[in-house]
Amino acid sequence: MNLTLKKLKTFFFEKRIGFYFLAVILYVLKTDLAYLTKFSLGAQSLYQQIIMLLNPIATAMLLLGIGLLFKGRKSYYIMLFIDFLMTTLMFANILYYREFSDFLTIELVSRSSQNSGGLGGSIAGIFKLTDLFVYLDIVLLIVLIAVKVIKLNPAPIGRRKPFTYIVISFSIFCANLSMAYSDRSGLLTRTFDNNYIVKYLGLNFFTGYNTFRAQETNAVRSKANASDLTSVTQYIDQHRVPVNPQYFGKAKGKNVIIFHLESFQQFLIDFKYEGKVITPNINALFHNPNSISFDNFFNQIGEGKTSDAEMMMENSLFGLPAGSAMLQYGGENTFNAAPDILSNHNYKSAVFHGGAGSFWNRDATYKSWGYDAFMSLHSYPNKKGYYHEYGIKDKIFLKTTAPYLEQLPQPFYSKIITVSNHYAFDFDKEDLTIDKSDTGDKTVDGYIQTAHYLDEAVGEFMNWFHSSGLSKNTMIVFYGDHFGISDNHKPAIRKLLDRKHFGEFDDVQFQRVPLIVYMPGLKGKIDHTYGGEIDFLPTLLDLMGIDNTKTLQFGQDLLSGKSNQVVAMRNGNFVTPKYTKAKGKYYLTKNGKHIASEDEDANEKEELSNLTNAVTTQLSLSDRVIQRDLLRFYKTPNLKKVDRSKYSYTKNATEKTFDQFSESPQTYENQRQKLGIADPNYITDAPELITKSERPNNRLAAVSAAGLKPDAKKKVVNDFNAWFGQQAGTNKLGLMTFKPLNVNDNSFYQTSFGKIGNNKDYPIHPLENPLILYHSKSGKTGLLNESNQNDIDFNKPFTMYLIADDGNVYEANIFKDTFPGVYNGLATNETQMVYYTPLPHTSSMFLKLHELIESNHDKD
Ligand code: GP9
Ligand code: MN
Repeated sequence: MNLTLKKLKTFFFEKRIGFYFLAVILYVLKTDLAYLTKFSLGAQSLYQQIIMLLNPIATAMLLLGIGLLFKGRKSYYIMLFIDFLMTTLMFANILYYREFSDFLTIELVSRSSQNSGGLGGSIAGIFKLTDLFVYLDIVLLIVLIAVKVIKLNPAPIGRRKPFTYIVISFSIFCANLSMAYSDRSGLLTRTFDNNYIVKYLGLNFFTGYNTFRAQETNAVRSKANASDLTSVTQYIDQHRVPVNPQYFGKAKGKNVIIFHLESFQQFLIDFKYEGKVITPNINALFHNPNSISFDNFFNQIGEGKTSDAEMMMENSLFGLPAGSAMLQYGGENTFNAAPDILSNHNYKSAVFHGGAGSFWNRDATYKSWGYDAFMSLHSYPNKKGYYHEYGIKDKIFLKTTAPYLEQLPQPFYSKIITVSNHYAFDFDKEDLTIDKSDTGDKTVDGYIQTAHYLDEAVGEFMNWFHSSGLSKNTMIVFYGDHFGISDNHKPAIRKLLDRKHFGEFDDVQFQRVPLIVYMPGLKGKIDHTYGGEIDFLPTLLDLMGIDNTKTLQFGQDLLSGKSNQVVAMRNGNFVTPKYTKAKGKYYLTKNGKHIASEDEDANEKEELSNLTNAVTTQLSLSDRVIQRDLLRFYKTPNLKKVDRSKYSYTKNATEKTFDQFSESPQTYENQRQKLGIADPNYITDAPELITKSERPNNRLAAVSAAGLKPDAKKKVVNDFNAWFGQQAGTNKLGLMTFKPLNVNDNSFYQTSFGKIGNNKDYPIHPLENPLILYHSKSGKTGLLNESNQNDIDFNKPFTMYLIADDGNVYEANIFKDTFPGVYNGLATNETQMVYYTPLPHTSSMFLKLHELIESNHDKD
């Protein structure tokens, strides 16, 4: 034993190779300690943790190994110096990360040295004494050398050895890389998040890799010049379409909410699985008479997935052929994005996302797009169970977000990015309220459940949106960013959709995602125009009444009626109303008939090759704009590079921004208070936010009244009303059955769980007309026999209740002016939706109804 110790001591303290290994081991250990205590790299599985802890080995061996190439004592000094450099890199990152949750890049460092004070100033304030621990091992090594415990051994180590270690460290790196890829394919091309590169491959690697890539992009950028724009502007000018006077400016001056529905495909709209509607709330929005809804709208994303969708939707520029444009160019390029354009029209802007701000480089990109605020993960409460996979669960996220919308000075432009309906669709069981489909494919079966969860979350949000009254002044746009089910799941898709065939052609058609533009008062329609995410921005600007003739956008206004309707897919496929190109083959869009090349006549051949060319031209010109940063040369009024230093999205800065915002008399919150509208109650059934007994599994356990005989049903209603009337009387409130005048539309009975009313497709039916609980002008209280709307004091909030045959009591909060139709007692175009949400099963009303149904069942 003693002998081995001695041998070890000799090796580490007296041999140069030993010293090298000692330095490597110490460096790896302290890096691991820093990973665990100073960064939050989000290693989720044991496997990820192992990769994370092993990843410093390869670069430490390689870089410290450089020291071995030198002779004598110098070799030691160089190793120490390299160690010092790597450590300082880590130290600087620890400080930077604390503030920005991201890592330093050469670009950042050089930029901040140009405008002094930037980084240095903000970093100095966040230093903690414990950060210095990273230098401890170096100090220790130096001391051991000074006191001669470590003896510098000048003896040569042979030529081969250093190279052997370099080769070994390369092999370790390859092993590291393949482990990383087995867990995260596409890591280096798609990148996702700088945190991911560090988590899988280490800080040293990240710095080197990032520098290398930045240098590549800088080379292209610096070679570019204004003349590169000529062909781009020619293309854009040729493809501009006129606005539609019928829609132009219809949403002028309105608040805008862009509602990003993660992985939400068009096929879900109206889709039923075994008779059950999966997404009733989004269906209702799609069909709402105040919605312009597109049913031939496609996602056009590439490897950048969500980030590509965002780039297209808000810039009308495509993502790149590989990787993510937001990641590679978001922090550097000049853009002319929606928030920036609207800022010239007095709009304030904010984006809300319950995931890490560094993902897809959003933190940097949103500054370039001119977003005033970006509220990301660090600004949301994140208690146990709130977070799943990529972010805060939608129901919790939306409930937290809602009050912040009211704090934005109006008019505002905002974006809400949901996340729960994300691959692999294995959501927490307690959040799921419908059964799986049974295709046997985990991804597909889970998708139905998480899509349903997202839909419920949307329902809760819409309930709040209407009851707060914000809806009166706001246009809200829902869109699905991309597919949830990839073509790797064809057999399961066939089962799910009950189709015999699902091939390449069908997969391209499957790329449809909903685009719903909803605004109370808007003359809605279902629009069959073919288009895609690239076309959204010009469409939006048309509705906003903003001149769009001097911008550089690759899409076309879908409302113009004159768009080309050629939908380019990022891989060169396309869809038009007539043709579809899928995996290089042509089909007829209307029936999927394959057009064999020998069958093509001369005209068709030409048409198809023109289309292929048009698509490649559009894509490659857009790539040119991004890769060469051409918008910096584009001269147009109001376009100047956004001054990114104006914005900060750190947790503290975000708090400050909202504090400032909320002082403006223009916020909806301040206006609502003036209007006397009470703080709207955001009702959710998120299991994480309500007590166990209120959880949705209880909701499913409600005793249904559907099977009751008509007499028994009547008795339930009468007894319930009498009981409720008594409660109302004690509280000095009136209660009456409310017969909506002229409101025959089912949507009047919208609930957060599906339309109710006559529509047999939906599972919930009211046992009678809604009850209305109100402050009476004449001072009558208790259950009143006849409905007299003139007696309602509309200056005070009132509530509607539905007792439904599914055994639940549904509640909707109504405020003055929220529903002018209700207010006037007449159906108007704006009396569209009353959103009911089920009461918790601990509520006395639910329990009473439950009791009555049960006892009347007995009598059957
Ligand atoms: C993460 C989320 C997911 O923040 O937006 O992005 P995706 O994986 O869909 O591209
Ligand atoms: Mn996405």
